Amino acid sequence: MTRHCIELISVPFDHGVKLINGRPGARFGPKKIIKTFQELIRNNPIKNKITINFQTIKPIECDVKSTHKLVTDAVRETIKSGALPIVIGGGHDISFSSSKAIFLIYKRIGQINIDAHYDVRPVVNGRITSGTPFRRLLEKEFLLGKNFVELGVHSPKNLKEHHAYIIKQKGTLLKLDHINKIGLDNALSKAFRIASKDTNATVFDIDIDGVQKRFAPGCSAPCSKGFTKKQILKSALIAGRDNNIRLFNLMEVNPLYDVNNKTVNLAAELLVNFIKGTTERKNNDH
Ligand SMILES: [Mn+2]
Repeated sequence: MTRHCIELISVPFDHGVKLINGRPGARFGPKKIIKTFQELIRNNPIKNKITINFQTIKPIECDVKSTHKLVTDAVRETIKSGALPIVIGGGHDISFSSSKAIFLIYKRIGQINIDAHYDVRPVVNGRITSGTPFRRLLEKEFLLGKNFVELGVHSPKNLKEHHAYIIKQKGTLLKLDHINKIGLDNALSKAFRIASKDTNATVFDIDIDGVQKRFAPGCSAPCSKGFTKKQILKSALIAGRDNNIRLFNLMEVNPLYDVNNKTVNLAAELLVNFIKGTTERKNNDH
């Protein structure tokens, strides 16, 4: 059996955030997260169980499409090499490109997104913003609505038409109030079941703005509501354990607005938890 291998792919690119008039700065996220992650795992026993490789994409300035292509290629190569990719953004638009790679390899994919927002805005005048990734995946039929689950949506900024769009696509929305009512474990197992039904691989996304502002102030669009720190850490661990998850996208950490590094620290802990989960997979071929 080949050794369990994780590839951490940094994408320091936030042009898609600028295009939606968000607060730029997520391009500084990956470097800080990786630095903290390396400190965290220095003495962690998971280091003995796995190989962790690092690579950084060199974005094409102000060119979302070309940068996305680099990400798609990197994720495809990673999977071909037998490693499990984790993509660290950057703006959430990047998730389109990494999930696309999963589609190209596995053909039928599911997608789970933890986020305050729907991120199904249409591309207008060719502007691929950080609000568009899941609309693009659905429109290109890389992802079918029936295998798409959004968790934790609550922001009043979400438009009714985006809600209606997801319902029309037969996507599943598990809103924050509902998750807290049925419990996180139940909500996650429901999400994993829907995303993995008749699919060969599932992508797990965390937009850090799905976490309450007091735990994650450093993001492009913070909200006072959201997941707690405990909930999001547990989600990453459970996602790591799921055999069908073939990609983890960790997006929108913006160090420029961080307070005492807490968002960066949380992001690094999310990586550790997800990776720890992968070491507990029963059939560990990823
Ligand atoms: Mn998002």
